[in-house]
Amino acid sequence: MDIRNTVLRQLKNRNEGFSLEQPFYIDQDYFRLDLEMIWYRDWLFMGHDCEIPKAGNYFTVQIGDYPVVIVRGRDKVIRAFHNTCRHRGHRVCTQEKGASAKLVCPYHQWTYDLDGSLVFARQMGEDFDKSQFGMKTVHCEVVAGYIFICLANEAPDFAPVRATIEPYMAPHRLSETKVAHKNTIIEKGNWKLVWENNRECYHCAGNHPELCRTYPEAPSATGVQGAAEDPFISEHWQRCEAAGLPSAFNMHQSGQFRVARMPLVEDAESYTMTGKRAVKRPLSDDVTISHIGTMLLFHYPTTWNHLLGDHAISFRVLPISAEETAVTTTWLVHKDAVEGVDYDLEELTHVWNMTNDQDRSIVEENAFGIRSPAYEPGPYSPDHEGGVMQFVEWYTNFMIDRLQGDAKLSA
Ligand code: 3BY
Ligand code: FES
Ligand code: FE
Repeated sequence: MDIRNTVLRQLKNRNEGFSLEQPFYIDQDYFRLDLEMIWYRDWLFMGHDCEIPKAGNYFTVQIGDYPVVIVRGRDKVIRAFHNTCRHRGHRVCTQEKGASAKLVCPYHQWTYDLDGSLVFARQMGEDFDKSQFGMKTVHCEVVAGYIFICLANEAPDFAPVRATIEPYMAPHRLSETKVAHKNTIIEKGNWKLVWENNRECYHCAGNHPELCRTYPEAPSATGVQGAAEDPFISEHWQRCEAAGLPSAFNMHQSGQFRVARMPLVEDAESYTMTGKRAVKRPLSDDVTISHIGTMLLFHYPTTWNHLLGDHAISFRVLPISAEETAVTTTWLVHKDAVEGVDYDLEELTHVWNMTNDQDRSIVEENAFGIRSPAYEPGPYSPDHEGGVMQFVEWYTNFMIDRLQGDAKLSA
């Protein structure tokens, strides 16, 4: 039976408030369907504009079967291209990142300009028309320093994402930051398990001693409900908004992305063991008050983020296989902050390196147990796991919409 019909039926009949059936977390065909319906079709966060500050700076990324290169042009515009040479398909850029005046394919040196046009191809005969063999473009948008791409031929409208997140992010001036540290860990679990784990703090007290020193365990901070009713949070919003920092919980109707500024515990200002700032140089001169907590940005399926007064941390989720996910964490500080003077790298990265490793272990043990033939979907906590339910609901609705849309088109 066609896998699409099976998945559609299972999603429609799913037990709401329960985790998904086993194949959604382990099966290759279900994974391919996730790639086709979500990862190859929607907007994906890739990295920061400050990672490629100069013309010719680029970085590469792999999304399922698609190698992509993201490059800054001489006109300063950031563009994305399919990283497959128009000659015989070799990857044009083979490094993770680099700087180059032109993009030169290592195989036979076909040479592309930074805008993707083919400018040089040796001995291709008189009739060869270079203009027909530029690198294929990938949709690319930059908002408040965040680079998003979309692999679909026709990308969904990016305007709602921009309209929702830009006002919240702009005061942090992330285009004027630099990467203090960046690392990628591979978690042996399906990408949805990475997200489900992220969307609750039910596990925090038992697993994240370092993070719990500063990050509130309350579901109103992590979940999708109760923030406005929590006086500690609403007072925080009022104080921050009075200082020009949009803060109130704001989720798009699709449930795919949202922003909210959450207070940290007591007088904590940063994710350090003491709660004190890790970076002396504030992240942004537009932020004029202290104790702004953390501005949380979520965009399914690729990113969650914490924007603090002294630094910002982005997380990028990329699926590797049905049971492997890459999580890239990037710590951003003001571009003039000096390591060893304004911040100590170990202090800056300690809490989230520990937290990431704890979460990796959780996800892997979760995946282990789900692989058991004895696994069956279990109930989420209504008090603590509203955020997980919201993620699963988004996933379910998104898949159903796309699967039904495709079925209509082919009918
Ligand atoms: O990254 C986060 O914000 C989530 C929230 C709670 C657990 N996890 C660490
Ligand atoms: Fe790129 Fe030949 S495959 S130049
Ligand atoms: Fe965690």
